[in-house]
Amino acid sequence: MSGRTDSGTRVAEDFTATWAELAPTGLRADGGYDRFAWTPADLALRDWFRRAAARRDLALEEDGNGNLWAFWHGPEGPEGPRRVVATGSHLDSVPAGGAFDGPLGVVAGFLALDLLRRDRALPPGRSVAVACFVEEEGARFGLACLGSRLLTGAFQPARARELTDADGVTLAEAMAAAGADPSRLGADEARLAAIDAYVELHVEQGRRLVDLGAAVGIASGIWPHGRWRLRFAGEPNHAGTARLEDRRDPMLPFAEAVTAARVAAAVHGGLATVGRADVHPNATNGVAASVEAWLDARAPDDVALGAIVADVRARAGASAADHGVRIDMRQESATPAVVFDEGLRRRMAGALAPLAPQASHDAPGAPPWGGSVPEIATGAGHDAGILAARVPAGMLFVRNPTGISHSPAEAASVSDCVAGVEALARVLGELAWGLPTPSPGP
Ligand code: HGY
Ligand code: MN
Ligand code: MN
Repeated sequence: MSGRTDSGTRVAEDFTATWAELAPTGLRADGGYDRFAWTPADLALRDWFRRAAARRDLALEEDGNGNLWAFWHGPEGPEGPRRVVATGSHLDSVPAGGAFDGPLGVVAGFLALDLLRRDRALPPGRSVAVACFVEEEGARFGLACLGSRLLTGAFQPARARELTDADGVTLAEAMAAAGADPSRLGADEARLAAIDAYVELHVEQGRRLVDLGAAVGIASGIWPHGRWRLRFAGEPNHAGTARLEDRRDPMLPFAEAVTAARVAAAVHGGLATVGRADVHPNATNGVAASVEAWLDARAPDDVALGAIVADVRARAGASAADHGVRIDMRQESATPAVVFDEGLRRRMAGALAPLAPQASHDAPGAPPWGGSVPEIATGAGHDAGILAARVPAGMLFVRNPTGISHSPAEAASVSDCVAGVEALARVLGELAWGLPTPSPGP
């Protein structure tokens, strides 16, 4: 016997069935997922979202940025003054990404609403929404959290429309081809003003909850992080005849940048890697003409992050000078440090106190107010981190036994996913019924 309650058994069955609906979409032979914004896989997932909302009689909205919203409205329905408690995440992936990064939060959002709706009706003036944000990974158009940045006014629509993918297709063209109107891109102040809280559930992209022995954790904050594009321009030549002293090989400063990232991260207590590079013309028997590469750097604070990037810039620049290679390094994506709303974290911890195994009460990650489940920071960016600049936002993490993410090895057990759904339902319930709503009209 799993020791699971009847409700937990029902959630497990619903989770397993819902997960199976998503599993084939964008699946690669290596078990990873390619689910890039506005591509056929993404459109299939958007249709899944619409069906999931329709089967629950949730009111579907698509904002001007392509973000999807499924609403459970209180007694007035979609009319009248309403205050929104929202949850959700994203459905897009990195190349060969894991199954859980994003979709777990969207599926958990729907299942948490199912749990709440089984025996409760919302109070007047209250709505609860499940959201799905576009292009969170930035895997196609290069900017992470594009949908939530546009929604919150953190990125300008005109620049967004011109973002291009590897084939030179602009965001505007991709949206139009999918039947979405790119002229509607932009901040949605009315939508933001109605949101009392946004809580995102996400698979943990590390091992903290494994080490703490907890199925669920609360996010304290997100490290500052960013992406830099490096271009190295050299001179193509024959690999077997060009003298070494005559070469202007861009691979050499590129290689220096890669090792400098790792050394600087260790020196400054952060994380940095170059995980993507395009070599031109990519000839086995040629000295390369150029290399374009992307640095991803993250650190506990801005000083350490700046030091990492400065070290990479210095060492790659010196090597480029030594080898007669031109270098251009510019930031493509910047995300400042996020500290999630303390009042919301306190409410989340209180709502989860009954769930927490005693052992985790003195978990090293517990918040100063002696919360129930561990609090952990992360270096991973999330839509909640972008929304936190405009609305009270928080996150729940679900244990990932491998601790690996952005990889087919990313994992979460059904049992822990059920724990996550139940935790999310408790938190949403605490907010939906606990936060004030406009008093009904005369
Ligand atoms: O890359 C990140 O931090 C996140 O997975 N988008
Ligand atoms: Mn991710
Ligand atoms: Mn994610």
